[in-house]
Amino acid sequence: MRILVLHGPNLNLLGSREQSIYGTTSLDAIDAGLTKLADELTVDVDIRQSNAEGELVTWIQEARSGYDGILINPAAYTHTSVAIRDAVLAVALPTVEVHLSNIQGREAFRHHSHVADVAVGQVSGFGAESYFLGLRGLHAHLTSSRRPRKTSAPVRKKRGR
Ligand code: CA2
Repeated sequence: MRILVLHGPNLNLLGSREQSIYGTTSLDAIDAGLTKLADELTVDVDIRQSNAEGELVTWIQEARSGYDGILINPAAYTHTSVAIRDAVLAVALPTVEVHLSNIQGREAFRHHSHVADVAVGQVSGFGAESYFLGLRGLHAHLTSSRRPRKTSAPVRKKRGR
């Protein structure tokens, strides 16, 4: 199982500023935690960060070959990017959206996500833990959707006279 992890704009600054909102954990520390969890789940993760919307769109498109799912924090593009939403729809890979902060508890402009309704699910408000919960959720989703169907014939009830 191979998962593409994408961090959106400004997340490279994590841990250095706005610690009261986004915490003190650096992006490198989150990536290390994701890599460790991925090892435990026997999942391969490819982790990237970009400040450019187009680059994120290209990476999502390219995930069509070689990846089973996407874990993404689109950051501010969550609330603005129809292009990222369209790319997620186009690749049709199970996608989980994560946020460090609880976007529903913040300014009104952060309440709407262009990605949420095309994602398998969203995890928001648990700081760095949102990423780990998101990876576990995506892994569980992919594992259950891969399970082979039962092939045995259905049991039929005898009709009474
Ligand atoms: O809570 C989240 O994870 C967000 O996706 C973070 C975005 C914000 O625009 C979303 O509404 C919610 C912002 C990421 C910026 O990260 C910074 C980190 C340190 C210093 C400055 C910005």
